[in-house]
Amino acid sequence: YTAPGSTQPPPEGPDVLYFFNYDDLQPRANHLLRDAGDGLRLLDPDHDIVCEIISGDSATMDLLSDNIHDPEVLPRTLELAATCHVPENLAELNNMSISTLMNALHRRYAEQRIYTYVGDILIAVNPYERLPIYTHHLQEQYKDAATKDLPPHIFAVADRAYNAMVLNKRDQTFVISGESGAGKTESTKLVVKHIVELCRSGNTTLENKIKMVNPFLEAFGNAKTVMNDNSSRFGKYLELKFDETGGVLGGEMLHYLLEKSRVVTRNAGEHNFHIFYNLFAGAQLEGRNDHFAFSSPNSHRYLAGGPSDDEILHGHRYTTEWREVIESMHYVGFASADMNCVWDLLAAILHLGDVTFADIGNDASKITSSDDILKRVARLLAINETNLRKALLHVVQHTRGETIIKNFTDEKAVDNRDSMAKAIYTRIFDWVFRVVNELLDEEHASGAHTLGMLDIFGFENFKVNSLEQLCINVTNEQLQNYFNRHIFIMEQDEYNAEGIDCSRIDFPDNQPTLDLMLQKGTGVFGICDEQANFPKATDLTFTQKCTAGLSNHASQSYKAPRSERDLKFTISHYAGPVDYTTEGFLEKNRDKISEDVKQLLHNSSHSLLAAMFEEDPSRAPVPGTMRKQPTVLMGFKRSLQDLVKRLDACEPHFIRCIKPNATQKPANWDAELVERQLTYAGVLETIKIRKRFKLVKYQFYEEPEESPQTCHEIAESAQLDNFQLGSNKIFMKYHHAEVLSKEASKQSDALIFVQKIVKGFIA
Ligand code: AOV
Ligand code: MG
Repeated sequence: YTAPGSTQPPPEGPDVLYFFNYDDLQPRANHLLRDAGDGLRLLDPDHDIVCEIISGDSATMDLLSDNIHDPEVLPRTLELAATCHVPENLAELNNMSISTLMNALHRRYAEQRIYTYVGDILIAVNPYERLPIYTHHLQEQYKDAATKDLPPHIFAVADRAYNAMVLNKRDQTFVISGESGAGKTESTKLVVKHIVELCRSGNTTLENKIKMVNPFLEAFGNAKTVMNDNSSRFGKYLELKFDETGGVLGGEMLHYLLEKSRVVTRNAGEHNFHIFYNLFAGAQLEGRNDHFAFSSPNSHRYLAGGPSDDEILHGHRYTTEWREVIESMHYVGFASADMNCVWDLLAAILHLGDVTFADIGNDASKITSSDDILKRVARLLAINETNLRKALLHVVQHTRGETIIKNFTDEKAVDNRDSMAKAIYTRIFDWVFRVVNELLDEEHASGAHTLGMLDIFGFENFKVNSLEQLCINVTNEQLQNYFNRHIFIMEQDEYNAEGIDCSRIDFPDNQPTLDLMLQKGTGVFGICDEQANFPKATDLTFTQKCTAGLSNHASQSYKAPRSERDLKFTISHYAGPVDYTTEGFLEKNRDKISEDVKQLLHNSSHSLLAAMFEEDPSRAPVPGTMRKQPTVLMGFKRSLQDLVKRLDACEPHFIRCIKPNATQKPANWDAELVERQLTYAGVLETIKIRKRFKLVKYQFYEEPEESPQTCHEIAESAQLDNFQLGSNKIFMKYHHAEVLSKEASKQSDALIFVQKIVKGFIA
């Protein structure tokens, strides 16, 4: 940077961190400071450098601020700005405060350095633009990154995990978190990309297949929401199996809770799953509109309110995606016949949505849409039209030897139609995963070790939040809990086990909130399950039961609705409070589709569809044992427990994605938004718990070897009595940690951290 009007080129200088002792600095501080708006700048003419104060204790900072207004100082320093480089591992900064952390991340972001370490956690700020930092050349450089001095990168984290797996022979997992749109899915793909690069073992087909599953999984499972144009509407856990030497043997992919309601309805401004638009573009491209009986996308109820017809049919995007979907499915090994069947099913779903009903009294209804629509649905699903009509209007019940035909009111008929559409879509999605798993693990090889990659749906807070958001947010809550357990509880337990009474770091513990949701029988989920199994229960009785049972919950995270007739409650999640609208909770949790519809689809002459609706014996209630119908939440809770179990068996590598703005645009820093994310994620506390006591004995610029000898010197210097040095650990008395803490803060309080920014300045 140069002063306005200056003809001098900007000065250059090495990125060096200077540490000044307060006593040295104070006499000169009077002349040299100015307020640069976002921090203090220091000019030191004697040394011909310009520095930035990064951090000091508050008394020092106050003193420095006072001097800013000295009229003698200002003329010399005015108009001088500077660039600044902060360390790449923020855990190295002492005296860390939220503003220091924010400052550091903002500056790095402004220079497109989106990756930063905090200890061994990687912070990734979403750049919202393609950066040239993922090239093959860079991937080569980041091999064995630990032995090189390279800037923080997601490739380095992937490399560390891969090497740890091969060398330490332990299962590893990447836990990638962040709110919706923060960059989890993109980060997961980059991790996969680099892992595949690292394990190039000769089985290139398998390696490429692993990379190729993404285009079509995203087409089926992602959609535009108000928070993210490509939002994952399901969670996935990819587990890759490796042999002893690190060659990949196969992969398994689990998926969690697809947001199937999106097929039939969405909040304003949101789209259906990408694949529907892709299919339209594809049909247009391949001249198959007649086959699917397609006219215009927006004429279908299930697609209305999404992208315009012109965008879908003539835009570049959906056609390109269609080609990618076809190509990637072929590559991974899907059969053309199966794929064609799936396209028929998707088209049928769209036509099904256009079937309409009217009340005809006596709690019955009739179909008002044209017969053509019904014919199309029947043809595309390869089912009998008459039976379809029946299954849309009533259900046949067999009770106590009697057969009763139960008609649907028009409202019920609509629900039944939508349930059928959602069920077909969900079973397509499940089938896609089943096939992927077969194709990625053809040999059923038993691997020596695994690498897991978790990419879930991020924390969400929309205008209207329903059961889907509750499950999404509880998943995130569970993941934050896992993070807390690893970073805080386990580390503190280790201190305790070693007899060290480390003053406990306060971190925002969300276990009580998790209990509020999940505690057996009496949590929100338990109440919802109990009510879902009680025929007379309604969304209102469910809400009232929650309020009665949970208003005084220890977590204090449950807030009752204003009126007891409101279908609402508020949960204070770790990432902020969310208002849930409980309307429809019970129906969604029951998730029943009529037996007639199931049977109808099972009788399809599309063998694929018939197989999708094969009764899964594991889902059916066992006669005479459990009377309860399995619910969505029961299944969800089970898969959450399974996930935690898997994660617990691994060594985790944490990647925290940060969303820099809500506009999804590059170079746009919303400080408030970022600060909120850093705070609730406990990033600052992470730094505190990784505190080192180096300062007690050494100067800042010294990097003593991490050895027993160094520990000994530090302990001696703090005049600890009766400590014992083991081979890996130092055993101290309970009060020793406190002595060390005090000693270390005495040293660091006397310091101002100053960072050199430019060499030479304009006097
Ligand atoms: P998410 O997975 O965390 O949200 P994504 O990974 O889908 O978020 O990221 C959202 C968008 O941000 C992407 O579509 C990209 O445009 C952009 N983006 C993210 N990371 C990068 C990167 N490293 N480089 C360039 N662009 C990036 V959600 O699935 O909604 O919770 O449910
Ligand atoms: Mg995602």
